[in-house]
Amino acid sequence: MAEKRALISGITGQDGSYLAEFLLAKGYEVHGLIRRSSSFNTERIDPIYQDPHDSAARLHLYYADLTDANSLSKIVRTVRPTEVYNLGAQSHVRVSFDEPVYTAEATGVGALKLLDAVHDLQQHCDHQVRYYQASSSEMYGKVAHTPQTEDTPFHPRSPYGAAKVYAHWITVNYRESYNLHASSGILFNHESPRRGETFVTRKITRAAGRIKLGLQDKLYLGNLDAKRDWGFAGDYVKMMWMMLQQDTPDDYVVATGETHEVREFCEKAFARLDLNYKDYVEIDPRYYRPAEVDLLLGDPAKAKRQLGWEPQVTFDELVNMMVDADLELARREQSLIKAGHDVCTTSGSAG
Ligand code: NAP
Ligand code: G4F
Repeated sequence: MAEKRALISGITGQDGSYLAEFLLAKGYEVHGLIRRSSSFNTERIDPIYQDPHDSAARLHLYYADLTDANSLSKIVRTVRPTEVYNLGAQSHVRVSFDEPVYTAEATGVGALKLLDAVHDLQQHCDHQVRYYQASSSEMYGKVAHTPQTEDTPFHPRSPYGAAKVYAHWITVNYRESYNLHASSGILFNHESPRRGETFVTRKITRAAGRIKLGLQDKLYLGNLDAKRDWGFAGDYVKMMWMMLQQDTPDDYVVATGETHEVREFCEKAFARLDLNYKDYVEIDPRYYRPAEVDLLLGDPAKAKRQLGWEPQVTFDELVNMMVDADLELARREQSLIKAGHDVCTTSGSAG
């Protein structure tokens, strides 16, 4: 068996796909959990699954769900991973207000189910596993102080944030109770051209590209005043791996140390295409949240000091990368429309 064997929950998501690529490039055997869906949900990992080179042979996929403890323990026992990355979650904050119980079960208790499967393997089979938990800056919620560090108290403002606080603390508890090598990355918002289309950055860049080509007239958004510390997902998955290479497990803030308003993201994204966002963006109060997180700004000093981690992509580079990719996507969409094909439009009601 390969020495480096990773199991990733959430492999079909933004981060899971970047992490899988990163680990395959490092020679890992990568095992991922996927969910049965009535429509395709593997498009982010299809390029590596279908890659004709040897990496595809090192990528293995299994149907499972974080709410189904049996499926998790069966796969953990079969795969016997050396590293487990728990990235799976109902990860949309607005949706968590509509589905609070499911969010608690998948995002919160799901972490416990996976940790327990790992603990069982370690205890009964004498097999050492390192575990990564995808914690979130959303846990800081109504922030106690700025910038936020590993010592800032949590005050979640959504069912999602509360579920992540549970997952975070149960990870600490398994580390302290069972000497499990378990670490949490408290990641601030991170984006990419693979970001889900109902998160605000991607919703903006997707709309900007379509508007530029005349495929869409308006973009409806909620709170433009919110401030976020936005980084590039590719930089952040590297940090997940770096944490598990340490002798001692620990928790780290992963952030850029800069914050920007949603409004500024709009301004820069539209300006990249020589458009003024004010001509296209309208406010739809349905996108407001029952409770908002007004400001997030992380201090990544510990990650820099202890692991030597530095984000590589700046805010402006991130905006441009996403806009350019979405302009290209809109061009492909336009060609399909011209050829008479049906094309799904974006921005579903949940966004
Ligand atoms: P994402 O794109 O929404 O991906 C979420 C993944 O979780 C998908 O693969 C999804 O599968 C899977 N999933 C959802 N419910 C599940 C369930 N019940 N059982 C098993 N898998 C399930 O999220 P992301 O942006 O990559 O984020 C990765 C992780 O980091 C998440 O835990 C998120 O909460 C956390 N996080 C993200 C950020 C950020 O800014 N991106 C910041 C802090 C923390 P389908 O593809 O089938 O839906
Ligand atoms: O892009 P968002 O939906 O991300 P949010 O809520 O910050 O959550 C993301 O980051 C967390 C880390 O802090 C992750 F844990 C979580 O999984 C997720 O990846 O919204 C960002 C801001 C919010 O203040 C929201 O109110 O943008 C504001 N916003 C304004 N109009 C909008 C919209 N958000 C969305 N999704 N859609 C809008 O139309």
